Amino acid sequence: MAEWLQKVRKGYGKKLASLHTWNGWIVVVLAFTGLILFQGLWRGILGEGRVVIRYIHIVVGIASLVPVVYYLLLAGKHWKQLRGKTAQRVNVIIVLALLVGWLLSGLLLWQFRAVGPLWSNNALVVHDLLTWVGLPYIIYHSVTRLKWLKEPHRRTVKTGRDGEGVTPHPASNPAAVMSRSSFIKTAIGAGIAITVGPSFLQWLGNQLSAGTDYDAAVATDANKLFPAPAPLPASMPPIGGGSKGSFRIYTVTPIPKFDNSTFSFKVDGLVNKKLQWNWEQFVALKREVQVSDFHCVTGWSVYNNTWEGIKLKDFLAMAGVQPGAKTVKFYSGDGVYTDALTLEQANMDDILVAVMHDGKPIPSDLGGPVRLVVPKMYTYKSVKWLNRIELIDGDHIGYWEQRGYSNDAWV
Ligand SMILES: Nc1nc2c(c(=O)[nH]1)N[C@H]1C(S)=C(S)[C@@H](COP(=O)(O)O)O[C@H]1N2
Ligand SMILES: [Mo]
Repeated sequence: MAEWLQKVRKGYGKKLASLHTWNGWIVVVLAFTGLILFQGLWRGILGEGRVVIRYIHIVVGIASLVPVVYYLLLAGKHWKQLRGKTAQRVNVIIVLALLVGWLLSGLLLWQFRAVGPLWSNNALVVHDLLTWVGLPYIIYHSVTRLKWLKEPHRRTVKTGRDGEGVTPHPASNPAAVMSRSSFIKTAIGAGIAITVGPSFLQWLGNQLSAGTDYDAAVATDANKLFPAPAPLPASMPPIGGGSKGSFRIYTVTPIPKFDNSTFSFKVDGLVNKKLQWNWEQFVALKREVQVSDFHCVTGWSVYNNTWEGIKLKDFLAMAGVQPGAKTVKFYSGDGVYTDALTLEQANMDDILVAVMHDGKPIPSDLGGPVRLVVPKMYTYKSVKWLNRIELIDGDHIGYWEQRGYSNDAWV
């Protein structure tokens, strides 16, 4: 055997134990940071902190390779030791498979740019699925192995043999219908299932169906704007054939809502004519229909969206851009989110100020009544609740760009 390997295996028992502890802590950190990243709620609360959390998640995730490799060096010996202990062998394989699966899918998500949307979409599904299945498994595994849960006769084994001063715990009687410990284990398992189950099923439903969450969002639309926009023939039925995939609802503020008295849309800054519309005027503007894919940098996409709206380029032409203007800045009606395009980018033919998706008004959750759609760029550029377009002479760094996203958002 190679000398270095012998060195690695020296003090094997202790090493294995500390490896287990280290690995446990790594999983705790990854679970915490990962759940925060997954939970939309934290986006607004954390803001900039979210980028730090993401960084920690990636670094610790990559670092988790160390205990895996280290374990593999010890694995041969450990495996022999586990001869006949099938449950423990299965556990080792499950945990290893989880770690390697998380690591590989995580690397693809981290390198989303290099691998492209299709790979990162699938990586995200795998990463999420492993989490839904693996995290409850690991929590169960950790909780049920706590000392106080061990069978009472196992706990007392050191104090003396049964009948010699130590009265066996009644529940340790193998004839009992269900021992204390397996009762507690079942209760813990049920507790985890009840806590995690509903969100897991919802996630699963979203993966399997196309856009049901969109229908739910339409049903709970908080906006009250009349008249509703009437879809063009190309929108109803949607020429894209209906979108594939589901949107994750992202916001950095509570979801804003609008009615006819609070809605307004304006174009101002370095323009020849400042423009402003109320809702009745805005729905009367000439709209176009177009189909595009929607890619978020966090790895999910929605394909074949049929959007209906006014071309951004038409707004620029209506207002008349002054020669000094360099940047087009977009404001969200949430009062916080902004983003920007160069004037040249803003003149691309496929950028829409959208009011409808697949023939229906865009619901409040998904940025309605009006959202920007920039098909060629990652969708942090697609500002939700868009209510103002300003032409400026300087640069503007958008909300997520200030917090670490690349200003270059080309897909
Ligand atoms: N006002 C506002 N616009 C926004 C965001 C946001 O948080 N607030 N998130 C952006 C990001 S990162 C993405 S991926 C898309 C998500 O759109 P959805 O919530 O409709 O799925 O909106 C973009 N526009
Ligand atoms: Mo995003």
